[in-house]
Formats: sequence, structure tokens, C-alpha cells
Amino acid sequence: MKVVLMLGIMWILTTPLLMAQEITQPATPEPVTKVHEVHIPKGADKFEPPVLKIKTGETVTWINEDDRGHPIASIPGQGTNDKELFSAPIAPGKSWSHTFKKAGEYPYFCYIHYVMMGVVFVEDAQGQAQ
Ligand SMILES: [Cu+2]
Repeated sequence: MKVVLMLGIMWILTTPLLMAQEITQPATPEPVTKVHEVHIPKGADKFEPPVLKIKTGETVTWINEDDRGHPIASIPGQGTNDKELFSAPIAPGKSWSHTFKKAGEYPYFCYIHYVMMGVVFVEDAQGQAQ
């Protein structure tokens, strides 16, 4: 009986502490996908910026500000995965996005206008389980 009473008292004493701990613990922040922008300026036949450094899990959005369509594709035979990127031509005023999950180098070009080239360097996000 004494033991039961002791347990009861301990429960009464510790429960509010545990509850308080739960309340004061900082809420786990919701994962926010970081989005990087690459612009295709009007009449310039280039990507801006041409070189981009991001972390795994982040997204790149290509925004076409030109008056012609420009597709995005990995350069065949180059980089970490030469099939990583492939889009239909992005229409003027439209955009196209891709999320990079694996660290590496991702050179790309516009397969209509070969002079348009860029590269995305993806490094492992620190402090995250892979
Ligand atoms: Cu193009």
C-alpha cells in the first residue's frame, strides 16, 4: 500500500513537470524548400547566374524573361547525372523547376541555343540525415 501511495505521489509530482517540458520544447520547424532562381534575360542567350551553388533538397526555378522559348537539359556525357535535367521549351514568361536530391555537378544547356550553358553545384545539406 505504501508503495502504491509513493508511486501515486511521484506521478502527481512529475506529471506537471513532464507536461511543462513538452510545452517549452521548441516546435520542430517545418522543412521549407529553398528555391533558387535562374533567370533567362531577354535577348541575352544566357542563364543568370550561370553558376549556382545549392544544397541537396533545394530547388532551382528557371524563369524565362525572353521572348523565345528555351528548354533546359543536362549536357550529355557530363556531370553527376546527365539525365537529371530535361524540360520542354519554357515559354516566354513561364518557368520550370527541378529539385536536386543528390550532391554533385549538374552542367546544363539550352538544346535549341547551344551557347546557353550553366551549371548547378549541389552539396550535401549539413546536419541532415542522408
Ligand atoms: Cu535557348
